[in-house]
Amino acid sequence: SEYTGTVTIDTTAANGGYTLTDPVRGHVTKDANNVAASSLKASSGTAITSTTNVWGDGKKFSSDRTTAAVDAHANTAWTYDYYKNVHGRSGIKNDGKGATVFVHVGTNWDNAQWSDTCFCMMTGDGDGTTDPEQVDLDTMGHEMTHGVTSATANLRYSGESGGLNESTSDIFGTMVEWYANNSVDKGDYLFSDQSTPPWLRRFDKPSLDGRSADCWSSGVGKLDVHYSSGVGNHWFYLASEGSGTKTVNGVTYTSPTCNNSTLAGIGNAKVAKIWYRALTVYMTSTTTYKGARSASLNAARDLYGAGSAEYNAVAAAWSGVNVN
Ligand code: ASN
Ligand code: ZN
Repeated sequence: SEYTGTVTIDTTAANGGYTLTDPVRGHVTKDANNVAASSLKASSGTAITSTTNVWGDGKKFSSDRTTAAVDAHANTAWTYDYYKNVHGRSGIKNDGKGATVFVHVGTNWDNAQWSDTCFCMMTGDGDGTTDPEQVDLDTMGHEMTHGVTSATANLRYSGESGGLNESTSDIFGTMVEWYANNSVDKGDYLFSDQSTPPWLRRFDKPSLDGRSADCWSSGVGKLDVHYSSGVGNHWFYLASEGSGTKTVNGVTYTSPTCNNSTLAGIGNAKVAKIWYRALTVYMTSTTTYKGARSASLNAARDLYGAGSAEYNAVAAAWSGVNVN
């Protein structure tokens, strides 16, 4: 792979060789042959095959077109397994069906996206110079989470609900990275740190990207959804790790609160459990940050009890980002 060292992937024997159909989870990884995202259908592209069942050369910007496919295939499997084993969710729609995953979409397309229409994930090759293929773990987890959100709360992709939609993808994208526990692409609170170095967004102080919001304010819903997400991402960090300076897996984070409080975290596994229940049980298409506070407190009460340490940490972290 490009981003996770040597990995084992699940393939299928076909036509005397092998193809990237995952027989366990049902995902199919295909080459889009540089067709643009706007033109792709589930039936587009071509199967990726090997006669040896050994795939890829481990290089970024590889001339071997199967290399990005190794990452895409492995990371889609990790995403599926995270939802299945941690949240009991069987596939994006919870119907056990796998998705189609395209690599080599467009020309120098420095992005990736999920489409409900084709029930597919599309990944580009990066910008051709500094950003390589957009198939790293948190990116794949982020995009597939857009499918999970559509199938559950269906948070409308504008205003505060749009920021919550994006934040949900950043949160679970990052949790897929923690779940994979890979020694090369370690769990962190950075987003798209492998395919858009040094990172595209971060959770401890989202405004370090120059655009994201750290704190809720009445105008936050007017920001692009990839920046209004900062409030949710910052809440997730504070609830998980607490405020102040901390080094986790070799990365140092400094997270200030918006109300000068000092917070202790409860760990990201619990916060993610709470967020998943909030998303799938309590949030709706028009949930705002205030509504997300209530939804996550309801979820924390269900899982850990009203007045539990977890419940109180969730409340304090929302207050820490000015959502009261
Ligand atoms: N990669 C982007 C995202 O998932 C694509 C988009 O803007 N929807 O947020
Ligand atoms: Zn997104």
